[in-house]
Amino acid sequence: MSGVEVQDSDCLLVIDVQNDFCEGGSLAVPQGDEVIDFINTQMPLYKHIVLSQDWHPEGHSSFASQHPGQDPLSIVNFPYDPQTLWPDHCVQGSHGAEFHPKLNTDAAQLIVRKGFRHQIDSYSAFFENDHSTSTGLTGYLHSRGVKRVVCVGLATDFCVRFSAEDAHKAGFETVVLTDGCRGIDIDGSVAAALDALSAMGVTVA
Ligand code: VGL
Ligand code: ZN
Repeated sequence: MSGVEVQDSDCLLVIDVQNDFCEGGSLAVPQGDEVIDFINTQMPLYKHIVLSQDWHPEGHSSFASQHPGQDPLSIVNFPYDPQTLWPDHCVQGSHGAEFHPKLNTDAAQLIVRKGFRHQIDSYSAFFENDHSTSTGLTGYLHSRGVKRVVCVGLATDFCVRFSAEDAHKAGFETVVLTDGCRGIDIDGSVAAALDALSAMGVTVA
């Protein structure tokens, strides 16, 4: 069912399974909680497990609340790229920023935090949205001998998509396990994300 035969040089990258992206959270991904059991059962198969955690300061520039007159999901121009605005979410130290209590975090060796610079959002666990500020994850995975990155988590069309793209660009074989992902889905953005990933050579399983 998982679609990949797991090897010692694989890393399971678990993206943003945090309270704010799950039921009752401020940026709840529809059916987001459904990924948790799947991810927990995948974990024992992997020697390398990394979790990412969206980790914004209060008043982060990606929050619609900081842009008078703008609603969540509207798009504004940032110095780097057009940026979608979001409800306040994953504020450092808040309950919403914590991992979902059912996620087995004990199995992970590394937690990568991202989006902690006020002016830059970060969907990818590798590079922030300016495409040049690194989280250090590429170097970590290379130095641990990881060859393939298997992505699961939330949300398919944002943080999973950008993380998988960056993993592929960094030279890792890259897989997205759709059983372990759910998306926000703005105007077909989940299908668009999976198509774009397949087209660039990421395995969507
Ligand atoms: C995410 C929007 C804003 C995600 C994070 O985890 O997909 N989406 N911040
Ligand atoms: Zn965020």
